Amino acid sequence: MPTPNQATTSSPIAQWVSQAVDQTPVFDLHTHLYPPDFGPFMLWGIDALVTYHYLIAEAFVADPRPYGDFWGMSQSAQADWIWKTLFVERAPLSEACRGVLTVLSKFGLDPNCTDLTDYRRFFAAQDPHAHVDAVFRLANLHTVVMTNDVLEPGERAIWLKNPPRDHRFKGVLRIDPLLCGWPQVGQTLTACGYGPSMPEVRRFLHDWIKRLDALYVAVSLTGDWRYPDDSQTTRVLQEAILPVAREMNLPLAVMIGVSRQVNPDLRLAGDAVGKSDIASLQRLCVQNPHNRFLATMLSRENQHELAVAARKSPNLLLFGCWWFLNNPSLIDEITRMRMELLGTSFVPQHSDARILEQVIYKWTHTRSILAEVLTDKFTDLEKTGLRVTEAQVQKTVRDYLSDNFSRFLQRK
Ligand code: FIX
Ligand code: ZN
Repeated sequence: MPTPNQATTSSPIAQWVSQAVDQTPVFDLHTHLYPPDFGPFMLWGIDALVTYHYLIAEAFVADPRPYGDFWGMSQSAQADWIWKTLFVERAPLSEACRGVLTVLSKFGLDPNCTDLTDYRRFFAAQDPHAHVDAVFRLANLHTVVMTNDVLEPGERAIWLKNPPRDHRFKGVLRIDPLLCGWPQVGQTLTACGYGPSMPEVRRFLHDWIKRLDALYVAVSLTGDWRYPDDSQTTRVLQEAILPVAREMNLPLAVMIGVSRQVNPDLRLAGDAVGKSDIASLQRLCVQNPHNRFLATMLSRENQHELAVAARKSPNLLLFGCWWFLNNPSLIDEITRMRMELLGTSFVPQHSDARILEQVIYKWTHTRSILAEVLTDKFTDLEKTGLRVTEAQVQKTVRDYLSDNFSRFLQRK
């Protein structure tokens, strides 16, 4: 039995943590994935992986060219250029590059090819439904949460056809335009059969939360978001979003800190990061105690204040190392800080995957960092003389990777 401050060298903690982290299936609470029945909305395969918007931005930095030349190319020609530029002519050191190589290796493919021919042949031979099964198995996921923008006509049209539902893909009502897109969104609402009034916004929310069987309502907000103020955003929140979320017992997920389209020529890759106002999030949670909030912020500089804010609001669940934070050095730093401030009461990660196979690398990479951090933290506990048990480690990992989120959804 170790005495206080005397760690044993034969501690099984590292093995317990590593096994639990690898073997615990994930509830991935924010992705942009779709199942095969959503047709072209399901993005998968090597050309989609290599033309991920993260890699588009990195390729333009490495080898600047006229934007129009790139956007005029076919997706396979774009992928060929990115592969040559980032993976052949240079060391693919970035996290997004390494991720593609992890995916290829996990499928048993040689990541050293100088072109995409063999990879294209492999993915072309996959049946989409069986491929989803294989990807969920390799990433060890049980459920992913989609991002459903039904104010977008293409997605709305699919939902109105009542597509078969794959139980592993849960719906979310994404409402950015409702909060940040007035007055234009009024016309969109009319096109959807709803008037541009608050009662009609509430009716839209009720109808589509039910149709999607949405787990939560989600919005991405820029760093200059303030609450409350005299803006239309605050009005829609207070008169529509928050009351309906309470009535339907759904959390509102706020993802704060994007700086939209700083380089429009990069299109989806053109967004950047801005600091956010923690006090506004704090007021949103404190002034709406009967609502529940999921929150993540994009700026590294906000993370400590955000973790402290989460200590003050039991109706707030912190999640993820979002987007530009989803890199090993920052996942390590942020997860350690959150464990030290919040214990087990947060969700360390979401994948934000846009292309199906990305969940393999995003979760493989995150799991190895989470295992390191958690091993350190449980070892620190053991040094106090606490008897750490394998069951305690397993429960903690289940909480982090799945149960914290599912319990938060079920709270009344
Ligand atoms: O707002 C969001 O859901 C962001 O995650 C996306 O807009 C972003 O492009 C992304 O995919 C980041 O990983
Ligand atoms: Zn996202």
